[in-house]
Amino acid sequence: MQVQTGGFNAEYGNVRAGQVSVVTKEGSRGKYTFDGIVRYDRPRSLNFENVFGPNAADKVKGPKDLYAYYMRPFLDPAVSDRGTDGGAWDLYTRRQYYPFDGGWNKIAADQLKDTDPTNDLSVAQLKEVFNYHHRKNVEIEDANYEIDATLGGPIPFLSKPLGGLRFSASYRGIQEPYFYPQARTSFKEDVFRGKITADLKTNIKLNLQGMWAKQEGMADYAFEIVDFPNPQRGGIPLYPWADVEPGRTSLVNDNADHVGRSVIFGEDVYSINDTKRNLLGGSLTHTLNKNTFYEIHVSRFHTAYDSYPSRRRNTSTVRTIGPGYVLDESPFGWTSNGTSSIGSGLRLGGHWARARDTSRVTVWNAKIDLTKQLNRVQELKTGIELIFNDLTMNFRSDDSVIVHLQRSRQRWEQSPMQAAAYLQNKLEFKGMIAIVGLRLDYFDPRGEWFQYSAFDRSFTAKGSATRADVL
Ligand SMILES: [Ca+2]
Repeated sequence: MQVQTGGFNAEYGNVRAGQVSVVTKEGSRGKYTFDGIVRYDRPRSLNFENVFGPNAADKVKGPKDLYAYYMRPFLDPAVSDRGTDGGAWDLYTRRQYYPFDGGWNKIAADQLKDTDPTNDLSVAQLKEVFNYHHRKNVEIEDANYEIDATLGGPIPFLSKPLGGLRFSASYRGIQEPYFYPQARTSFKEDVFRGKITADLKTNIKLNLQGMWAKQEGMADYAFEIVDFPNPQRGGIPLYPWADVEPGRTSLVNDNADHVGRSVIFGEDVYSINDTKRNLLGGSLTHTLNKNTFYEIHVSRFHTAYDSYPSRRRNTSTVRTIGPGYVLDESPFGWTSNGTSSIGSGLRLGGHWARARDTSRVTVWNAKIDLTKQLNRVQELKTGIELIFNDLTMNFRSDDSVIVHLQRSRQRWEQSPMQAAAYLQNKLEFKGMIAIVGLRLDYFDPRGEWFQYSAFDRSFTAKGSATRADVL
């Protein structure tokens, strides 16, 4: 592996900040090799396990513990009925917990004020509703593991007649449980790679390679359009106090309010997010003489992005409490209906899981490079490269609840291409190396630019019929 961060040779294009060249392993002709690494960590809590409760002996065991921030104001008899402002707690204790002013007594009194008799619940019944909506199993049951294995060697029977035909196959699998289990309880990744190598003649070497990869998890954002298309990673965030690294912190931060509470006690605030990738490619190296060789490389890389809400909520009645207070499977299942659990305010639906994505991206790449050692001090290298992109984009933010906010949607198909040619000379004198080169890059978006005037009527509400023609 080689990493370059600046001063690129003319042979490198399509680069902004750095170039990472990775040469993948090739099977051996004569022997079989295997190497593997397995890292396994048993299922274990990622949160709060060692935070102490009000008495040194009371360890708070996760967000469902009686002494947890989210639970104590609603369940501790000292404050739950008369409220956290009812006099039992001093200001400093109150500041440590979710506020519950007035307590269940106030909620029960308020329920009698409206004209609906079915919601007239006693304090005990209100607590029953609270416990029902906070019934999620928040324990982490998935192990955290990583498997990486590679097998390589000659292909039996075919190796001798087919130019020492050999292979290298590898698998890498990752499972990282989420901080709070969601509709998907872990981020998962599977990557398979295969490579076949043959020496067609003593001076011609052929490599065929393939890759298939799948990532599964929850989308990175609950409330916005997909602008980071891969699933969020699991495990403990590197920086829990800020969204420093995309995908590492969303499930942890900002969960202290009634909306964030539904990330802990629900499963469907985020969209499901799957990303599948596959690569097929081949390269041929032909050595013409001891000073000259060329390489041809062709590959196709395809990526499919899918984001969508996990499943719709089943709204049939599961349980009736008191005079006719009906409960369905909430808070589980996705719904854009904005309702809350009485008392705690736990969101049971609404602008959840807005990300939608069915984008498909295919990139074809073909290039040829020729290297010639002119003499002891000069090495000439030249090549051309063609890249074709096929972009079928369809991603949006979907929310039927807050209709007054503009819902953004990207749906377009484009097939831009680029081409490049370069020529460079590497000069070596007494340990000093200079590379002098020229590179030509060509970009063709192969699309049409917007045609509009500064005050185009198409941008008005009336002009909506012609807007599609303009854009
Ligand atoms: Ca009522």
